[in-house]
Amino acid sequence: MTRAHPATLDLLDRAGPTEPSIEPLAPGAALLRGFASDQAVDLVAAIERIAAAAPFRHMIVPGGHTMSAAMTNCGPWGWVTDRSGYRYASADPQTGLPWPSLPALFRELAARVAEVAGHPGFAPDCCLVNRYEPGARMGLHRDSDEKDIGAPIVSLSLGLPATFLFGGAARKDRPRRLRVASGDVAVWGGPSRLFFHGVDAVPEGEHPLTGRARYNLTFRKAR
Ligand code: MD3
Ligand code: FE
Repeated sequence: MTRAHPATLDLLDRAGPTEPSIEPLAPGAALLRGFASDQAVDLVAAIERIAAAAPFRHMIVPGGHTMSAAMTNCGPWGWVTDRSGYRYASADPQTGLPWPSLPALFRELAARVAEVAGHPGFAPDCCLVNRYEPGARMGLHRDSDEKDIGAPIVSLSLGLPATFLFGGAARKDRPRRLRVASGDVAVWGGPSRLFFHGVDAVPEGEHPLTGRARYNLTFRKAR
């Protein structure tokens, strides 16, 4: 028997009969491990098509630092930042073109996940796509630029695993560390919608679907 490359173990672990698991994290928040595993190949192909039209780029935050995660968007609105601040924009500032449209696969998956987690009728108008190469991270922050904070955020991870930092309502609340793997989906709504969160530096590795990369899609109702 040949040994699997360590990076394939996540896939092998999930190859058996999949127990649908909904792990409640906090009121309004839940982690659905492996929920999108069956669609992972198609999801990565869709990301590659989006990135061909709206390339990944490292944006600059108002403080002047460059983000270590590279980003692009699809859907009517895209999240952008530059020296002047954070905002949602209907065109890609780099090309002047509208963001690529939200694939039906994305829209349907996000709505299904939200429904399962108790947020029916979720209709995102933005999908922010983050790409982390090993070493990239995201510091503790809140997603508060959206008009309707009554709508949840749905987050989908693909490729290399990472550690989510899931904090509380105050920056000082010590975050819980949650390991997320390819195909895992999380929903953040209700009382936990404005909780602080982040991502630890992604460890070195190779994933059979994505190579040296982790992707995270966040589905948002921006406007
Ligand atoms: C907890 N992205 O793009 S979403 C982001 O892995 C972002 O790239 C993370 O945070 C990533 O803004 C994953 C995790 C998340 C999103 C919204 C939340 C966690 C949340 C809202 C409330 C509480
Ligand atoms: Fe966030």
